[in-house]
Amino acid sequence: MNMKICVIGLGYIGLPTAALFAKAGFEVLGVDVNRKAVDLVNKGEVHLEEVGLPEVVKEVVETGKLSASSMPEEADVFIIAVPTPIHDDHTANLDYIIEATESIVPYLRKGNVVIVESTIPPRTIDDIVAPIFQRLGWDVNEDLYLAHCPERVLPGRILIELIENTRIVGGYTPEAAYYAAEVYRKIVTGEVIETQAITAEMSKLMENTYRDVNIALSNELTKISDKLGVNTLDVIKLANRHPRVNLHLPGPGVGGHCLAVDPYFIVEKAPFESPLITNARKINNSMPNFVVNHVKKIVTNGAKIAVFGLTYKGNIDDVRESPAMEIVQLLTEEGYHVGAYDPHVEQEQVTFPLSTYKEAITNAECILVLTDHSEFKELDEKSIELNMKTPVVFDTKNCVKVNSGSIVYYNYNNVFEMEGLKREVVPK
Ligand code: SAJ
Repeated sequence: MNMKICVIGLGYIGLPTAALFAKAGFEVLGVDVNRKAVDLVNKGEVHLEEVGLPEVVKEVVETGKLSASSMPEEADVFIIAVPTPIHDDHTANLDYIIEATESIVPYLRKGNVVIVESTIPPRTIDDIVAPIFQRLGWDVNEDLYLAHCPERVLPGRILIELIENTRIVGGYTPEAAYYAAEVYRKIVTGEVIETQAITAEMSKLMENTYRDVNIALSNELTKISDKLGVNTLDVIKLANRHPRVNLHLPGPGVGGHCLAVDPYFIVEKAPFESPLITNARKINNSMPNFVVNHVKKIVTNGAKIAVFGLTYKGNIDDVRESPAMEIVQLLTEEGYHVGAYDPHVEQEQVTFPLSTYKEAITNAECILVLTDHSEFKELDEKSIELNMKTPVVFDTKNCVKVNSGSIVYYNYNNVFEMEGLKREVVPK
């Protein structure tokens, strides 16, 4: 219980990880280059939205188990949880990983466990991280236990999934896998599986790639169904009644810093061997255009569109890689006036003005729903009928329940109706 843990990076993964180890009784130092994040944590506050996190951070800072700093300190375990963004050419930007690795070297002691949690391209531990330690005088086979333990938690459920999910711990050596796994076994109730670093890197990337390719299949089905007059969502629901089929849901595109990024890490390392993954990315990236082309079928340019939802998915505050950003830009370029409304987003997160609900719908000719926030499930229909110029809803997430017969409702079940193609409804 006297193990000290130093977590580098106090973001969506690092801060909850630090807080949970602290809650389990370990002494934890969180390190971040962002002064604001450090100051807030030291006050027992948080700089990001995640269910349950403010309460845990407050508690562990008060008990003195968690503190934050801009500099690492000597510890038994170092956990690196910094971002791995992509360059414009879709190759991984490993600058933060390299900086974080170099930053801990002066504080290392023989026998330390060093774990990289950040998502990294295959071979990064072997080809990039281990050589940094070697170059700086550390024998990674003898003196340190170096491992990759990818985070696999879903935003909105991070505190639960950090504890309950199975963890994959890939060691640079078998001993490193063992000692790193022992660290997680202190707080994880799920299984902790030991493997090689390269296998852990690849399995993490394949989890998100599987999801991205699956969503691409449903997005492609949406386009096919639009052409053929088929109800996409009904097809998915019915196909999924087969015990071995699990089609994901189509939408306005795939966002976030994981699904929209990770597949490129594989493509970068094996471009000729990965045409399916490459095409899936292209299909998902084409959805903002698909959405805007359909808006053009129902509303002429110059009109006002109320865009509902800017985050990359529902009930979170994260706009990274969100398809809504591109859709707002495309609509504006097409000459539409956009009233953008998102109850989870602050003005400084976006480059265009945000509207309130009322401002967004007033005089709008279409509500375009891009995110399935709970707030959008039931819309105030009276106010839609009163304030909109024409009460039309285009719901790309199939999340709105429309009751009033005077509101025209489109989702991916009936986008083909935008071209006047009607189908007889067969009674169930
Ligand atoms: N989406 C669809 N259709 C679906 C499901 C999702 O269009 O059926 C879209 C969402 O709207 C969103 C994007 O995909 O734009 C990604 O959302 P997500 O909920 O699939 O995943 P993330 O990015 O929030 O988190 C994923 C998770 N990975 C998997 O479920 C395999 C999470 O467990 C990972 O830890 C996380 O990536 C990560 O950090 O890698």
